[in-house]
Amino acid sequence: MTDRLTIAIQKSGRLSKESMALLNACGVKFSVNEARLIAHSTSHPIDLLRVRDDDIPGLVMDGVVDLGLVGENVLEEVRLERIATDSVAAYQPLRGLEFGQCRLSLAVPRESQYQSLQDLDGLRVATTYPQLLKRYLKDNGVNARTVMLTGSVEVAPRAGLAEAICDLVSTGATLEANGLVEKDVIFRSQAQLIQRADSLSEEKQAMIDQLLPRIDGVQMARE
Ligand code: PRT
Ligand code: ZN
Repeated sequence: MTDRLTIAIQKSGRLSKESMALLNACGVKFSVNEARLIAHSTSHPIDLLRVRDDDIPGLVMDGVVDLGLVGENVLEEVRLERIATDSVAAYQPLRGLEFGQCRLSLAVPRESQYQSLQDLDGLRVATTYPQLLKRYLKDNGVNARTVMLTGSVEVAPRAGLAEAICDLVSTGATLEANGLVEKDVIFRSQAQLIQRADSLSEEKQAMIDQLLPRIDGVQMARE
């Protein structure tokens, strides 16, 4: 049996198209069946595992897949969560991928009296990234409560669930549309290629070592 390299990518979402395009540009060809979790490469002994982005860091950290393409925001959130629960949290960062750029920011309603971070003391902040938010609040000595929401974070203040939010921003249009103003950037993110921490077979590692300069070449050509 050939030792196939497994790569986890986001099934459908903001990173999917560019993740596939990058692999294609590196000469790794796939034909994807939308209904299937796994896509076999037609050019290399490589399998793509198409999953929710939230599952990618854990799959790599647990050594279930060899490589993963994921947003640094999700990667760092999962890493902190795993450290907090004494789970394996190690991985090897390989390359920043220069797509999926965004920032995780604190935002408050336009009419808020907010002037500095300290004003959040005693207030509630809604977020999908409680670990990143808690670390930032702790580092800055602010005592705010985090309210965990997996979606619709931007409506939390209007719904009376929180006084502020901590959410991903790219253009800022969503904040604007919801009457929110961005105040502090707490984390900057892009997609990253990561590898499991333990060592791989020679064949698999050779494939990765061949892939990396191709990625560098693709990125250079885009600049
Ligand atoms: O289903 P699955 O769990 O895989 O997908 P998902 O819905 O959790 O993630 P998805 O596809 O929305 O985002 C995947 C990754 O893309 C994120 O984890 C980030 O690393 C990255 N990314 C880049 C973004 C954005 N830009 C972004 N703008 N993720 C989310 N957004 C949101 C933002 O929060 C806002 O609600 O998009 C909305 C529009 O943003 P504005 O500022 O342009 O209005
Ligand atoms: Zn997700």
